[in-house]
Amino acid sequence: MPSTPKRPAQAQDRLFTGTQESGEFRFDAAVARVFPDMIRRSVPGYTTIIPMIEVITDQYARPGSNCYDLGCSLGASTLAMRHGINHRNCTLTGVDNSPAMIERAEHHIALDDHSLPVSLRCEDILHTELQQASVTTLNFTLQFVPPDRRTDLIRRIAGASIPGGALILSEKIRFESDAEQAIQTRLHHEFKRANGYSSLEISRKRSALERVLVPETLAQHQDRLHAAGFSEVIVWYQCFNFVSMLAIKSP
Ligand code: GEK
Repeated sequence: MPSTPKRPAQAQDRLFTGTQESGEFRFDAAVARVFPDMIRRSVPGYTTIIPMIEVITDQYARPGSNCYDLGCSLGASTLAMRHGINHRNCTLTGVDNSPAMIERAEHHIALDDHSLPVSLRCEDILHTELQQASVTTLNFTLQFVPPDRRTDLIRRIAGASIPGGALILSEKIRFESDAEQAIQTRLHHEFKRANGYSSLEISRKRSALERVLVPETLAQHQDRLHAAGFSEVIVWYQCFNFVSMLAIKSP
């Protein structure tokens, strides 16, 4: 009897187990190889947020509009958007500036059976041309954009959004209160420990990300979104120091 083909096991993230210094975190080939395992075990709520991106996209995608996934990595959020778009005359574009991510994303998208074409672009989202956008997703990407470039990017997204258009913005955040910051950070680290990361791996990854991932407060995000032209800004999800917001341009 022919045996059922097994799906290859997901490559496990062991990048920070070694003893030598790993330097600053980069989205290179080594990270891209283990990325699904890394993000699932590191970001509380990621496995809930991805399917909800499909639900939200279904509500806001409009016929004849464009949808964008900015910082798409391997395409998990792009595929969620693809399945939420129920209009054939929409476009969907995934953008990432890591060639290793885009190369793997192409395989992931090709294995998916949905018929809506996805165009993948390897470029800096700061240079991506945006227009007639009904749904734009920044799922844990803005936190990697230099802080002094974030306002311009959010303004451009708001400017390119159609009336009633949506931005899904997921971010690691920091807290005004030192006490809350300490509690939420501890809970996040406990989440990682429960997912099999050692204290050493957690602290080495934290140092590698120090200058690369710069979290802001929820108020900073909300103020920036309102100032850019989004009239409604709601937090639809939070788990510890990770939140996802939905910003809507007035209809
Ligand atoms: C997911 N959304 O699975 N231009 C383009 N890409 C960028 C830039 C930039 N300026 N800065 C960072 N990136 C995905 C997860 S991961 C989040 C997103 C994480 C890309 C970077 O190469 C990486 O692939 C992605 O943004 C962030 O839902 O690793 O925590």
